Amino acid sequence: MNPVSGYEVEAEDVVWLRLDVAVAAAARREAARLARRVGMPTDRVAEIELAVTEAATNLEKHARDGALALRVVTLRGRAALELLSVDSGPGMADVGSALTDGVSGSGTLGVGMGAIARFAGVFDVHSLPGRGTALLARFWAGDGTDPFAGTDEPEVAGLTRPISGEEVCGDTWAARTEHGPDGARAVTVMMCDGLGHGPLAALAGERARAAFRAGPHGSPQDVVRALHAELRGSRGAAITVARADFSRGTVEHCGVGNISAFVVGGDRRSTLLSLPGIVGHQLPALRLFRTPLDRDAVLVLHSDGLSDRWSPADFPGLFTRRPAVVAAQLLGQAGVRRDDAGVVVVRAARG
Ligand SMILES: [Mn+2]
Repeated sequence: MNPVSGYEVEAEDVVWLRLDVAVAAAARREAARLARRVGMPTDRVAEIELAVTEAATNLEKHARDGALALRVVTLRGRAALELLSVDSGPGMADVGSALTDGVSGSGTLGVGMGAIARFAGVFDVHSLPGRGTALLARFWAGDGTDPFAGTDEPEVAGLTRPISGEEVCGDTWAARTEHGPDGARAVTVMMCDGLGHGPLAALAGERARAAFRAGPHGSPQDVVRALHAELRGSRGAAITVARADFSRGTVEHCGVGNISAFVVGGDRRSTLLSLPGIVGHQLPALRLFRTPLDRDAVLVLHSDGLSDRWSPADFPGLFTRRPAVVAAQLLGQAGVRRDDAGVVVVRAARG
């Protein structure tokens, strides 16, 4: 069993705000509430309100359709308020100049993006001209700096969105980094789709998260077996657990039910197979699969709330961005509204 010396991270409550007349006011209010909840001082809350209002106003003015997601993330005991903005166009032809205030601002989503970037400890954006933009701004509590900058920690981020009309989501994810005996850093990640939707599906997801947190730090098969025991009597779930080891260059995974999983490298995508069954109800004979994983590759796991028919070539430049931006852009472009949706993305440290 590997001792855990890294960090754990899992799905948080996400406040989704759809684009409507009051989105800026609502976003500002929610951002302030969440920032105060993690103990940010008044002047920091004011900066965050300004940045979030700017992002929301951008959507109101320029986007065809879009949404903002606000949440608190906790990594290594430090909290941050995270803002994700997703829209379906028109996108920006030139992200670089949009970041410079006042240069290409007029009539594009780039207005004020420089201001958001200045206040955020972590900022990243990816835009597909004509199709849409995904933006990440993470505001750390404390001195505002990114505790992961310059570390060799793999980076993990996920995003969930409930089916239209529901408050809670049956799709969920969790991850933890591990430090093996040889010093290799690996990250074990779980994507879980609680069957159906609504409170019972969300309950199955919660139990899966708790079991993942408490469960064995062994191979993905052991983890799936433990999740199966914990989910007995629940709705049941489709679950894939994958262990990505960038120093060894492999990902090992075990999946049961309909979770899509891919290793994306350049314009290529390898599919990680899943076995038929329902975790909590009917477990097949589990198998462990091994797939090569380059340092530059990205691991993507998502539920059937996203169409699996996307291709890396349709997303030029996306898979070099931060995992949260990859997750948001995939959800925005491939997500369906008739089901809960969830996606989690892992990449190696970028130094
Ligand atoms: Mn589903």
